[in-house]
Amino acid sequence: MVKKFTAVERRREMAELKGWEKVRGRDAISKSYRFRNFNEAFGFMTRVALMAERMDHHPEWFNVYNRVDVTLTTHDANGVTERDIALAKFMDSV
Ligand code: H2B
Repeated sequence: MVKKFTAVERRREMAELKGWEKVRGRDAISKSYRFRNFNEAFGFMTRVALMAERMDHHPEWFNVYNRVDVTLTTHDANGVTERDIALAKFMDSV
C-alpha cells in the first residue's frame, strides 16, 4: 500500500505544483479550475476520468458550468500520497 507523505514531504511535493492548496482540516489537496464554458470543463473531466481509471486513482470533484473544483487524497492511505501528486500533475497537463 502507498504511504502518505509527511507534512514536510507534502509541502516539498506541492512546491512543484501551481494553484494547488492544502485543504484545511483534512489531509488532502485541492484546486479550482476555470474553463471558457461547460463543454471545455466537461472535456477536461472526460480526459481526467479516463486517466483516473487507468491509474485506479479517482478525484473528488464538483462541477458547475465552467468550474471544476477538485480534491485529491488517497482514501486507502488516509492522506496525500505520490498518487495524488501524479494525478494533480496530469490534470495540470491536460
Ligand atoms: N482513489 C482514491 N482517490 N483513493 C483511493 O484510495 C482509491 C481510489 N482506491 N480509487 C482505489 C480506487 C481502490 O478503492 C480500488 C479498489 O483499487
